[in-house]
Amino acid sequence: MDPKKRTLAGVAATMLLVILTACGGEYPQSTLHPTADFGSEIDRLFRTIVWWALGVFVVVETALIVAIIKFRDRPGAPAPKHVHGSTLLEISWTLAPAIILIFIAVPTIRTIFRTDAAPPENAMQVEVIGHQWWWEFRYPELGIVTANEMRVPAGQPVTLVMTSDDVIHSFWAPKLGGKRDVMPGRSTRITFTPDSVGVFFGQCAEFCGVSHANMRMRVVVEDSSGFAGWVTQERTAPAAEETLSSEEAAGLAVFRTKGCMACHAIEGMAAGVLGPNLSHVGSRTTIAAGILPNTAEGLARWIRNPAGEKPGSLMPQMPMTEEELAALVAYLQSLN
Ligand code: HEC
Ligand SMILES: [Cu+2]
Repeated sequence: MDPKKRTLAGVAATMLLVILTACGGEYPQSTLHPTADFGSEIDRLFRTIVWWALGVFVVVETALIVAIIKFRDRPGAPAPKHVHGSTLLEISWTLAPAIILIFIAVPTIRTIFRTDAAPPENAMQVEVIGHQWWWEFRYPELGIVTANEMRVPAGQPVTLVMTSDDVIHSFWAPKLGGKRDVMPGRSTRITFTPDSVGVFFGQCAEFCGVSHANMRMRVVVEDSSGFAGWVTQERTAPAAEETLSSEEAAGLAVFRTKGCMACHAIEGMAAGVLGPNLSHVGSRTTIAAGILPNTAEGLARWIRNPAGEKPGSLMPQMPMTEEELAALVAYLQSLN
């Protein structure tokens, strides 16, 4: 094989490999494996459009290649006949795209209306509030407030009523479907019914400041008994002060004296609103919008230097001894 051809074959093989591997994989934020009706609707529309686009591609490229080969300049050959204006061609290449666009527009508009329909009667409402740079989830019907991890039962229609506390954010949990802006002073909505149990990743999809990329979330879809268990746990009041261990009680004292209460709520004792509600912080798997694991080590790193973990974080650094920090972490871990 001559070197030129070999290079060409190499490039073609590499490109094919790259294209094919791009389609595989179980990526946590892929839109290609939807797990809710909303996502499936969009996926179906996407596939419809891909087939039309593929058809157009094949027809256009075939015509192009035929023209290149058939009408190329050959030594000694006379110049090809010049044609100007063919009514049949003009009409057909105007009509064909118009018809294809209709076949794309009808399912698109239908999907827009279907995914924006009024929520069904039995939909569970979750209020989503975007904050720089974390998510607040409120369940008004259940009296639950949590952050960064939204739990919902599989098979249950859920309607998210979304607004922002500061700048414009965008709610996007790709496998469930969506992406919709979350705006201050306005309310937007996403309605979906998850069909599979699992943990689905999401994140803010509208640039909202320095830690935009750290504004992540998880949607935990459970079966109905798992969800009911979580609801019971979230609705249980935090343990009474007398039942805390001596280290936890020392941690509570640190919590009270270091100003944490100014921004955080803990049922029955603190009512701050600037930061996530900590009444059941122990029941979350991650903290600070998915950037640190919710472990003793993760909590300590976070409290020691919030802005070091998350640039621009609106939680200030509170000076305290390592001993006070350890007690504080023990107290926070008791809140589950
Ligand atoms: C000025 C307000 C403010 C004060 C004071 C404050 N925090 Fe925060 N805190 C926040 C904000 C805002 C966040 C969310 C940060 C983020 O994820 O970007 C946060 C996040 C947290 C989180 C993670 C919660 C989660 O679910 O992600 C913990 C735990 C926490 N704070 C504990 C404390 C403790 C303990 C203190 C006292 C030493 C304290 N905070 C003081 C504002 C504050
Ligand atoms: Cu955001």
